[in-house]
Amino acid sequence: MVKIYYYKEDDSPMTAPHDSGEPVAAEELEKLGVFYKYIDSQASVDNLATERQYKNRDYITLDGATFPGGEEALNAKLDVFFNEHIHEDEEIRYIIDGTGYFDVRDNNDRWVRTLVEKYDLLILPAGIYHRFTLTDDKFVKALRLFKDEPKWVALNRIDGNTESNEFRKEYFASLS
Ligand code: KMT
Ligand code: NI
Repeated sequence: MVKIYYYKEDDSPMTAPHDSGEPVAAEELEKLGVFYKYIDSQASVDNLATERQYKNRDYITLDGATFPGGEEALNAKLDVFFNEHIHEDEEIRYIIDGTGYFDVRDNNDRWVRTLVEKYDLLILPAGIYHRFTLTDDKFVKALRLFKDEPKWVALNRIDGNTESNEFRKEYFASLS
């Protein structure tokens, strides 16, 4: 079951829960433009993809035991996913197996952490600051849906040019 809460900064690894003990309601995520749904059949996912005109998809498996290049390569990949960033596209992820954490910034720039598990679908709007990591189980298999051609460009906040991005501005304007 999905679990949503404010992230607590501490010295534990990114894959640790970082649970502040302060829950966040699903409606609060909605206000940030994040869509969450529990979907327990592949057919329903296919329907949603058709309805929303998601034309492309692929599968990603992040698993220390099978990742090409091994655990070290997986950790390098996780560091990339955990670097705070935005996209010019929605990020749509459906968890087929395993677990992971999606962190999104709220209106006050606090991290909201969502623990996703099997059958959880999460859609992050274009322009929202976010990051991803595995849990301590270090395993996830997910379906990635795309409206058009897969776009992989992540614009990292640390680079300092994200605030002037058109998609960021549009997202920011959509919050009220
Ligand atoms: C992303 O863009 O952050 C990812 O694809 C993370 C892995 S999907 C579970
Ligand atoms: Ni992303």
